Amino acid sequence: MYTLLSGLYKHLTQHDEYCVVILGLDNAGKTTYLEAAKANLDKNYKRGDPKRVTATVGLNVGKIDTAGITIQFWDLGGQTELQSLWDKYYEECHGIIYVIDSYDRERIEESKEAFDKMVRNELLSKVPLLVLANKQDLPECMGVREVKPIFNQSAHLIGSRDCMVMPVSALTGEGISEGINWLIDCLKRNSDIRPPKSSDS
Ligand code: G3D
Repeated sequence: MYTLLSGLYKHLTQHDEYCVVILGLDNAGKTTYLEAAKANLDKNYKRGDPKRVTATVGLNVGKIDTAGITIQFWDLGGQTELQSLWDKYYEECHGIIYVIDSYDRERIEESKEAFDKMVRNELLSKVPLLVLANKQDLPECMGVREVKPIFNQSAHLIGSRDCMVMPVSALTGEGISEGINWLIDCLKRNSDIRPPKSSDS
């Protein structure tokens, strides 16, 4: 009886947990995005002033319970010297969110180079990839129509993994839920290849 009840309790309280790494150059908007994702998807989360978010220097973590699963986000620093740490997280992650500053035309090539280095890594070969053209609220920014062809040049590196480029504004929240919902479908579909962990709710 005890075993039956404890099995039922576990079934009710345990969630599948997926780890998602948020990458991109410094100033792309990773930390602002994580805050916006928490505010959009976690009903109990109270978002502070998005303009007062401090840039990712080391690692920010965040957990969201949504769509019957738990997502553990790791938001990693994007400065050149910190990019060498990105691959330490590849083996354990289930999905990648790559954030682009669509307003910064001067650094788009640098962002593409960091992206290429990331997708070339064998440890990520089957991992779903959500590419976010961030800062769409700024009038002079590059739209998805401009950003997509740049990153599509890496189609041979991306291969057959799930990959989507989406417009987003971490500041206003536009496009946040759509992106996360797309990623959740991919994570679940990919769970034979990268099985989730269990977490207590
Ligand atoms: P990072 O974590 O990738 O380093 P941050 O980047 O989240 O710290 O954001 C860097 C700057 O970009 C911040 O401005 C932040 O407010 C701004 N930002 C992030 N997302 C958006 C967006 O969608 N639209 C606009 N307009 N700005 C955004 P500051 O002024 O604090 O440097």
